[in-house]
Amino acid sequence: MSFPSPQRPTFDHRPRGRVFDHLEFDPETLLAAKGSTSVTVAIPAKDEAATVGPIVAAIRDRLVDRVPLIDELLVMDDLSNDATAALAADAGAKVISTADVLPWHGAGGKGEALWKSLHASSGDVIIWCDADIRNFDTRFVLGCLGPLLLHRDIGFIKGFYRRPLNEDGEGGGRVTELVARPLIATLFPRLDEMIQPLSGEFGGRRELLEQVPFSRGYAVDLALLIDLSERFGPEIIAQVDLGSRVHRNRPLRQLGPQAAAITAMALQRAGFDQRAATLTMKRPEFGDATITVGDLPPLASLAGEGRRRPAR
Ligand SMILES: Nc1nc2c(ncn2[C@@H]2O[C@H](COP(=O)(O)OP(=O)(O)O)[C@@H](O)[C@H]2O)c(=O)[nH]1
Ligand SMILES: [Mg+2]
Repeated sequence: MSFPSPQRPTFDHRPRGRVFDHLEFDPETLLAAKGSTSVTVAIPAKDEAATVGPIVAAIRDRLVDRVPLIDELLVMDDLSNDATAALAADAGAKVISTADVLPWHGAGGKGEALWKSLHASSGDVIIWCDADIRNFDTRFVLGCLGPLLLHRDIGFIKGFYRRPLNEDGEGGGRVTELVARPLIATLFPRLDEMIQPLSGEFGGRRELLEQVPFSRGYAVDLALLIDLSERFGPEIIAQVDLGSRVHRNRPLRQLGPQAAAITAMALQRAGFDQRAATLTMKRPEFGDATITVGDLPPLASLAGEGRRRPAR
């Protein structure tokens, strides 16, 4: 299968705020700018045997072996039922199982994987990248890393991209268009210039990230934008154009639970009294879905617990 070339998307709209392009950054320039700043790349992965190997191998080859830009390359595996862990390790990642990191805070879920990867890593700067990207190229990492290494006042960088049309003529991004953007417009207009508020390619400074909670499950991406902008001001968030991105497209029945997690988080952040740890959506067609909601505490608040590795 061939994918469109990774050239810059054609957006008529130039958003407010600081916007970069991955084409501005190359490994050598970033290495020169890096100084003593250490960098972690963390990849959350659950059953991603089809794509995780080439993603890790590309980062390892181009950004660790050829140019020593990335100090730590982690895959946060969640008891995958396929060969994700072995393939990631073979390709050169340090593979950590979520079951081995702060297990008393629960296992499973994207938010949990990101939070645990922050805890289990040491970089001053951490870049996250999804493991299901089918047209992966190291621009996804370089684009997020560049602004953080070159601009001290940027605390968090969010990737955006164009989604090529699929066979149905749809560009994907159903949860973004039908849930995230409407919630942002109604409840968090300060984020209304975010081009891809749910993108999985983003990064930030540990000193900030350890001070905010991480929402469980699929609400984590939008929750970080809401919480970091609230706590440190929207101006610490920049965006970077990563070209085009192709990932696994999930069927509608799997998107409902994602949408529910995001809705519950957004309403809770907006003041709705949402205390239940789970919510169940009745679904006559697809089967009922129970979604775990709520937050993991800021890592900085864990004190002693935060630094202790769980007993094996
Ligand atoms: N470790 C771990 N990773 C997860 C979990 N859920 C999702 N991910 C990873 O998070 C990334 C984004 O998930 P995906 O399902 O593609 O989300 P979408 O792109 O928003 O539909 C992928 O790399 C997944 O493998 C989980 O429960 N545990
Ligand atoms: Mg995906």
